[in-house]
Amino acid sequence: MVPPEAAVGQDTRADQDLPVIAEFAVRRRAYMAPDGTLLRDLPEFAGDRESVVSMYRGMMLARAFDLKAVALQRTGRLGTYATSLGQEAVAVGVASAMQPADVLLPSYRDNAALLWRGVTMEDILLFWGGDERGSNWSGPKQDFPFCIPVGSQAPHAAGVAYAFKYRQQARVAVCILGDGATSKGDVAEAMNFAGVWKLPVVFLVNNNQWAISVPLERQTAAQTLAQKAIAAGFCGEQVDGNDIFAVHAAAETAIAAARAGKGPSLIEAVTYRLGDHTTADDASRYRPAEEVKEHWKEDPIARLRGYLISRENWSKAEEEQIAAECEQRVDAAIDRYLAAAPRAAESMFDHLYARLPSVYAAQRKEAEEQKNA
Ligand SMILES: Cc1ncc(C[n+]2csc(CCOP(=O)(O)OP(=O)(O)O)c2C)c(N)n1
Ligand SMILES: [Mg+2]
Repeated sequence: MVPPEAAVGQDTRADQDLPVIAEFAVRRRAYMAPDGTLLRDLPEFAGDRESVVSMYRGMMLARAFDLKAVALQRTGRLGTYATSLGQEAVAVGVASAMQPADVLLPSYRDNAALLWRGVTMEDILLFWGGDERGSNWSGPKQDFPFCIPVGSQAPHAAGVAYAFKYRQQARVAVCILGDGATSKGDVAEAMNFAGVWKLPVVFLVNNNQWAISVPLERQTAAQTLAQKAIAAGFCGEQVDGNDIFAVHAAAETAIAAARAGKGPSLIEAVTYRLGDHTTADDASRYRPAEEVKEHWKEDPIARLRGYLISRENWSKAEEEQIAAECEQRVDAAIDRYLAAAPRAAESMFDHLYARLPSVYAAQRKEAEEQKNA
């Protein structure tokens, strides 16, 4: 069924003489055009060449990791995997604005944010290889594991932020979710709760314009996803999600405000999912190749490279060195992942229940006995 023409919030009723009691605006942040030329003055952090290059490296590493992870899945050595191809600026932009003691609540697509936070590639591979030992990562222990159910990390984030407020800690919960997740009741409830309690939480909506095969225009009739924050009583901003300066600046501002007790924010980062939804999907069945090709022109990595070349005296040698370094790091991590001893069969019953129900306890015992037989 084709939905009715979206009215995008227009008030077409007759009583135009009634007084307006509330008015809202949603701002959009962008610093770079797709070729990396500047649209406006950059925020202060961009003056530090080293940190800009490290963001570039973070995006390159994420892309190299994604490509190899897909190859591992295709050759039967990894389970289902979701890449962030074309969306690297979102995860790296927000993770780089967090402090170590903050808490990240990621979705299944946010490998790049975990890498930035210090989770190792072999931990991430173990997880996607179906081995729970990967979730016991060496990175920040307080960060949450990948959230596979869509949107359920949002109420968790509100709960984490409530705990920070209750304990009077200057820490912030950062929740990354998709455009599709914003249609979930859990997300609306989490935002409502965060607004009422003025919680230190940032909701970063990675609007890649698709929720598997559902395009944004079938997802919502709202003009922006940022405006969903307004109904919950806090600020929502839209940013160019392929512009890492815009994502980082918006995240830095929102995180600082949350830390200072000014409450939650929502950032809608508009990007595009250049790849399939996951390795279990074939996006060519529901979206035209020309659309994908058009969006490659907005590639966030090429954009930052364009900026570095024109403004930071970026050399081909530097570029090649970073690419080679990322490739080597990924290859070394894959070697370690493939060399890891297989997990014990009975461990499949672990980590889900605090106390294992008796039916599973019996099966666990059986698996253990078979191993020892
Ligand atoms: C509660 C729940 N419902 C359905 C699914 C199946 N599912 C997995 S991903 C997805 C789409 C999510 O889209 P979006 O929130 O835009 O995130 P994206 O995958 O685009 O990053 C759906 C429906 C799920 N994992 N969890
Ligand atoms: Mg999406």
